[in-house]
Amino acid sequence: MTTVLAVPEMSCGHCKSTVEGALTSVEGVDHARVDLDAKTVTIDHSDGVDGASLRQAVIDAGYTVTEGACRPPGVQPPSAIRATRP
Ligand SMILES: [Cu+2]
Repeated sequence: MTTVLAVPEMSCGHCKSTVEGALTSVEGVDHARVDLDAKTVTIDHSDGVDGASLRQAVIDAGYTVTEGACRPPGVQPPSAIRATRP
């Protein structure tokens, strides 16, 4: 299944590799792909992975998760996320 988390603090390649690395180290996660423009990370993982543990991995890496939901790939993040950006 796929989970998309909004992580608005990501701003550069370092953030991208940090967040992707944190998520792929969670057991059951196959891939994590950061989209720096959308400020989201899309995680492909097995059904047994809890969304809360994905959020926690991002938080442990030093970032804030503002929104998270399981949804199909290609769906745009909620507009509320963009509204929180400066
Ligand atoms: Cu950065």
